[in-house]
Amino acid sequence: MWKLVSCTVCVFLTLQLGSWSVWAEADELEDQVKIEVLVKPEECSRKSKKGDLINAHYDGFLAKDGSQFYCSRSDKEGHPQWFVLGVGQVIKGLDIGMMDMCAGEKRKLTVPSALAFGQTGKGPVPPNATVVFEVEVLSVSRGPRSMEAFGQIDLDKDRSLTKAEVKEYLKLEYEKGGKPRDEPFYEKILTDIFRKSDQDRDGQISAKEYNIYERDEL
Ligand SMILES: *[C@@H]1O[C@H](CO)[C@@H](O)[C@H](O)[C@H]1NC(C)=O
Ligand SMILES: [Ca+2]
Ligand SMILES: [Ca+2]
Repeated sequence: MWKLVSCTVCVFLTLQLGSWSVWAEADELEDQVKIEVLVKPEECSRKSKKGDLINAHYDGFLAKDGSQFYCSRSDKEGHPQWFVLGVGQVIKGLDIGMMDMCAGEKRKLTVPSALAFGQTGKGPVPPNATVVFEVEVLSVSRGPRSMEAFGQIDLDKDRSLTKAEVKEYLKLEYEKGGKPRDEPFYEKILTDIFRKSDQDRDGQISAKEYNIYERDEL
């Protein structure tokens, strides 16, 4: 999630850019992200897709008055942010608006509150606020784990992995490799996997948990 609180430099800082009226007009879009490509590199070997690891800068503004509430260029000593695309590590509007981007591409994304910080808002972002992000993608690479594998393990397709599903997958993998194992072996691995990956301890590994916490067996 966005670490709004830690962005001390930019919070409440209002930029004088003169383009706010344009942004404010985008308020009409209630449930979709408005995407404007600002810079498109000529060379593009890989376009971002769900599950990819993205390295990007982003600046966040309120559409209403253009005040800036987030800037990754000055926060954390200006290091760009890393996140996995399309799995809920960032607000929905960015997961949607940053698909199919190339390294070097810049976009302006106008995101309605429903796909941003909602009816409650967050930190300096008031309730029901349309926000604008200026994003610059620096690199696009394969995510820490492939979402294809997640889909294979998730037998009932509820986007969450139970112990039974993971066990089934492990058995298949070991059998494929010609090395079936006994029950205690699988139980031990399962316990280990869930201890590391099931961060909220609800007995399931969500897509987000799966992507963040690496585990070689999966
Ligand atoms: C936000 O929008 C919802 C739905 O339109 C509305 O019920 C609510 O009162 C609004 N909240 C504020 C603070 O304007
Ligand atoms: Ca499942
Ligand atoms: Ca969990």
